[in-house]
Amino acid sequence: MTASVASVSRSRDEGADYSDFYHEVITGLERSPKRIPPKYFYDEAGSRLFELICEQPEYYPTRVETGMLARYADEIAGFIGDGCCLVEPGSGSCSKVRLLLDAMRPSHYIPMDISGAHLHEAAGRVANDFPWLDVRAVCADITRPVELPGIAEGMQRVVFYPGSSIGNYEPGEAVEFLSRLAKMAGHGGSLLIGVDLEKDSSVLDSAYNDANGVTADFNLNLLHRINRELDGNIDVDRFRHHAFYNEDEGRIEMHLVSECTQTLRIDGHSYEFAKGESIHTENSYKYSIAGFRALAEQAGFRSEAIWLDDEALFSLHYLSVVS
Ligand code: AVI
Repeated sequence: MTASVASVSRSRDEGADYSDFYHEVITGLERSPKRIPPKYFYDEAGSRLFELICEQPEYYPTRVETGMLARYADEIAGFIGDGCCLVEPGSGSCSKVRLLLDAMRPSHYIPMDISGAHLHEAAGRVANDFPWLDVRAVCADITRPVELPGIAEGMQRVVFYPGSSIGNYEPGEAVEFLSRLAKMAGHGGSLLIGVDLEKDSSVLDSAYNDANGVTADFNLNLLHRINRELDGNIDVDRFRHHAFYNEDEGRIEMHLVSECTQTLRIDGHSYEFAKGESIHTENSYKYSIAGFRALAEQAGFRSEAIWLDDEALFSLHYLSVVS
């Protein structure tokens, strides 16, 4: 039996989410160059494909970060002390937090995710496996301001944001998002965040071009999603996945490249593509330690500790809120 989890819903309804997707696809394809924001990768099929990406041998971030959390859990806990309120925006399957709970011994855990069904299932499993922990699931879109449940008021709050999803924000937006996390952590609070590091471009290129083609399927699923949800007529076979490290910008770029001259129709709108023209679907910024620290400082954090793996592929930053 699964333990019960107190839950709060702060998400907008499905209809609002549909109209955001519709609006951003329609306006994004009118832009030059064409682009669609990466948050629309994550429908049910896309979320499953992302979990598969994390298992690919070339995609090192998940494997390396998981190893670091297991290895450094006690050291991390030493900075925090028992009885905090651990908040995880974008908690997904809640798998990484499990590596910290026994060492950290928070009294409360607040996972937050936009997908209600997935959230409640994952939170229920955590509550079951850690019966001493008070779990309060919050269903919310974390790309917008979110209020925490009242129980978190007055507690020492630690925000946990693993996975280097911060790299999917443009640097200016990343500062804005980190400022929101600082507000969420509040006075005396802190942030434990996973950040992917700059490295040899060959390692990055293969991480985003895995041999099994899972990242390609993940990228192309966005076109299938448009067909499924927005009445599109896209022949997905006429596009190909393209991912490369843009050295000047310090980021992986993902694109969907048109293999021929073609016209896409989506709900009565038409979009012309030249052969080789692309839809820019994702940026994944890679940071130096100093570069990320500077970003966090702009958002109102002070760096307390940094952990690296043996090959310096990935970093974990522990930051406190500057009051
Ligand atoms: C979720 N995010 C941190 C992933 C990344 O590496 O930027 C998304 C991803 N895109 C392709 N592979 C993984």
